[in-house]
Amino acid sequence: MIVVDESEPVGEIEPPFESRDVQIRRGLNVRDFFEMEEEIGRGKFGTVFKCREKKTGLRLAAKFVQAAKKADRINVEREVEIMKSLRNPRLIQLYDAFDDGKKEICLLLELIEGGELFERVIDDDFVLTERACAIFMRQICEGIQFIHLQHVLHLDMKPENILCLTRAGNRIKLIDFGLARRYDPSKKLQVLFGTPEFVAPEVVNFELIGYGTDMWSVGIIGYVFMHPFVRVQSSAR
Ligand code: PIT
Repeated sequence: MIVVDESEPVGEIEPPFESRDVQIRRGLNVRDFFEMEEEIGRGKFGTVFKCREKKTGLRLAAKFVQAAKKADRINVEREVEIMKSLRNPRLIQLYDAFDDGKKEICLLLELIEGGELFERVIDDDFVLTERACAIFMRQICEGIQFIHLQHVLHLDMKPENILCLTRAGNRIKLIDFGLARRYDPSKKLQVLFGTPEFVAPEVVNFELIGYGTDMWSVGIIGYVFMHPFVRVQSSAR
């Protein structure tokens, strides 16, 4: 049994490296600079490994994305450009980026070792009190507030994209800016992606999206947190 800490987080834990002006390094092999270790994550976005920078010993996460097509490259370039403007303790930080010019792009990211918040929601070993959920929700809102203040929409908010810093602690960071977009309220923006359970109606209906589109998903996350406290009425048979 793991009782999730429900004490208020005090102060900020700064990312393990200073702010960096990341430029994608082209035609270089990331493995010449970073020692790859075990796999720690896998998804539509690619595969994530633990790794270590050879020069400094710094431990990081390496996200590999297949970039066979031009469109894949453009997507990763957008992600890097957006991540550079998102320096905040609630958001995963970008350290470096490599494009081997063949098929693979690698983003070096802050290493976050506590696992997905999603795991804690579904795993009965974790005791998640309402107070602990409230502390998570506030941090999620702080992260999204910062993203929105930079005129960026995340567009894929869900528990899988929220990582815990430690196993039993209550600090989190938002990850995955693979679908994020710069938002200009004076311009029309429509998208057709996201995760069905968390996506807002305006996305499904291919209508204009905005800051509220992320907030819908944050609302669903709050609902999912509440599920142990909600008694569901079984439908009539
Ligand atoms: C970690 C630890 C871990 C997963 C990740 C990072 C993944 C991060 C990630 C970041 C993105 C993205 C997809 C995944 O598009 O278990 O330190 O920007």
